[in-house]
Amino acid sequence: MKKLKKMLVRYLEKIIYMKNRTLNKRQTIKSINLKYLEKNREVCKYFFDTFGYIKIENFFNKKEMDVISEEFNKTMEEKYNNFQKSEGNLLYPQILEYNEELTRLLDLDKTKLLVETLLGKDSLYLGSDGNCFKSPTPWHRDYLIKSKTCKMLIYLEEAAIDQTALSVIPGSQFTEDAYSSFLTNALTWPEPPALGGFDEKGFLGKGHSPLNSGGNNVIPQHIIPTSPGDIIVFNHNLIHCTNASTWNRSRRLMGLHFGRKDKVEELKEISLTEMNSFKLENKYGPYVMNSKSKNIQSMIKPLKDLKIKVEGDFSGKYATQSKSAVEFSNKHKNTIYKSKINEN
Ligand SMILES: O=C(O)CCC(=O)C(=O)O
Repeated sequence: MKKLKKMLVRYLEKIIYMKNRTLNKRQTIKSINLKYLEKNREVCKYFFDTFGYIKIENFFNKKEMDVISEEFNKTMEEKYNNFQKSEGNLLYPQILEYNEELTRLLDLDKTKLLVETLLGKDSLYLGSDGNCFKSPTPWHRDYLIKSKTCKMLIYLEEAAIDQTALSVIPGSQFTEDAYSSFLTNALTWPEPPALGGFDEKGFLGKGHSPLNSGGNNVIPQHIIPTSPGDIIVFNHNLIHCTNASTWNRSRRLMGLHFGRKDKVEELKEISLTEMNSFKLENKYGPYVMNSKSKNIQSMIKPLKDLKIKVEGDFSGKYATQSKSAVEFSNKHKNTIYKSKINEN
């Protein structure tokens, strides 16, 4: 009897040990690629929900990246002559929607799987932008909103840890808690990006702007290096930047934005704000608007008819926020922004 009891205890100990081993394995995710996403959707969702971002390695293969890079260059070039040599940063709102090949990215099964995993079944496409950046980017959030949205960020060049890699502050996407509010007070957004980062209002000490070489070193941050093909998907509320080692080296990147259909009222509001800032008459560009794909049409339906009247063209330089963007963010911000703004 004693022997049997001992055997039973040993058996139970073994089961507990095996169970813990599986748990430990799960807790130390080293890298996530498409296969991992397909098999572990729940883990990926909770990773994104907890930290506010997720990096998927090799999401696009080499062939796909070659097409993306070529089409990106072609479309950018049509708008901004010699864009890689131009001074300063350039932004092309709706870039994907002005290119037939790039528009196909929205229709890939893996894009659908990813967005559904992170945001749920009824997702909404919010538009895109193409960028050629020369400077580092100060600490900011892309949006400051209540509903859950995400941006798929595709870097077209290598973004090494000590060069152009994106830095994030994990967990800062929960904009209404004390931690995130504290960080919000230290940001420049929605002020002109040129003003810098954490030094502006003296939180976390002065002089720690990502725009100054070495100036951002003491700020706690998680740096996410990427190679072409990798993507970073982050919650628009997440605080992020890139550091000063990047001055004058051009880096091309594209952002695809998604939200949830059941939050369309808030998304309508931020869409109008952006359309106003970028002087866009329609929410989407032609290839997306006229797409024959049922999936794409379903993803744009709630915002497809959004229209505004605009005067003039967007220059591609994004230095100041429009009045409506500032008003929108002030509605959500604890510290009201009062300094000089663009009257557009
Ligand atoms: O400067 C970068 O590479 C990061 C760009 C960025 O802040 C963004 O995509 O929101």
